[in-house]
Amino acid sequence: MTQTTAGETRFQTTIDADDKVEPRDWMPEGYRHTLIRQIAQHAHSEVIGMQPESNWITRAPSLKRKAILIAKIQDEAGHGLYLYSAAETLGVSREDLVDQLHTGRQKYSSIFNYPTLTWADMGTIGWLVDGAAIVNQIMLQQTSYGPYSRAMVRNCKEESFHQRQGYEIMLTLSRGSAEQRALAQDALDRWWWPSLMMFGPPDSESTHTEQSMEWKIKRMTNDDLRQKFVDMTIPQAEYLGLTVPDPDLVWNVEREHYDFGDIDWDEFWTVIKGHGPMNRERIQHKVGAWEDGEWVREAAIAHSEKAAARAADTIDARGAA
Ligand code: FAQ
Repeated sequence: MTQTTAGETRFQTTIDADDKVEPRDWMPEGYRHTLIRQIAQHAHSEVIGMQPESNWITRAPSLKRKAILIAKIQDEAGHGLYLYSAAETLGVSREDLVDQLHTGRQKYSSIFNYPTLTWADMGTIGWLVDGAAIVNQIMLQQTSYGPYSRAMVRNCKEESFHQRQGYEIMLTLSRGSAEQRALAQDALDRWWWPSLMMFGPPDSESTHTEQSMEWKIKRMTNDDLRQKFVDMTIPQAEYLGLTVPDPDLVWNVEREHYDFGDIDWDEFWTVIKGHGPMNRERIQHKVGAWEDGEWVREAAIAHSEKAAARAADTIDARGAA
């Protein structure tokens, strides 16, 4: 038996047993590449995802709301960091991944290419966008790659706080004045369909789902996750007294799921090809922040080199004594 074949057998046994593949283990190149693509895209989404919400930090309606929003946005940065670290265990550098984002060779979630026009958008992002992210990430806690799966456990705990803070904003608005209720409804109208698009194209058009399910990177398909999200969210919208902007939405007694209307997939593909309402601004802002932060990275490297040189001097001095 060649070494590669032994590695392949071990890999398949791990997958079949629902055990975790770890960085030191042999893995097929396609598995490694798929993970790098997905984890990097996920990390980029967390980082770019800070922009729509940071737009409202200075305009949050109270000190409490401002503090909560800042804490949430900081969490998203942290999620990006866990995910870049998980990707680095696969043999890529964070710098390379960031460069691929900045030059349009890697993607980030379509949802972050929409503008945040009112305060109600902060509620809707927490409720729907974090809600959709949780549905996806609960599934990813069971993914077959150990570092990705473990990063998801902490992500999900924090996303659950994010979802609740968003829903609480929506509850306050929908129980408020007529003007506040109108803001909440308008935000739901604008974010509903893009939130459903977050789960990716229909299974029939998904390039990676079949192989990713075989490798247990994905544990549910795009359409099944989307259905789960709709079923979970409609009662929440009803409790708020808001109307989901879908005339075809109806509970299907036989399927025991909601049927919902057609998603505008042309809009989805337009957005992920870089032509959504905010694509250009998001990347420009990200690249600008990276360039502005260069002196911080240089200072951190200079500091670590000096600290290492000091440590080496101390060891030499002890050796000489
Ligand atoms: N946007 O074959 P599939 C968050 C691309 S985190 C852009 O089905 P796959 C937290 C896909 O890359 C949100 N592109 O792909 C937060 C592929 O293109 P490629 C991010 C998309 O990977 C909240 C092509 O379409 N979460 O929100 C999208 O098997 C609030 C064909 O698609 C994750 O990334 C899309 N929506 O399934 C932060 C979760 N969908 O690469 C701040 C991890 C698909 O061949 C504020 N990712 N594409 O050129 C996943 O679970 C999967 O990657 C899917 C897509 C399910 C997103």
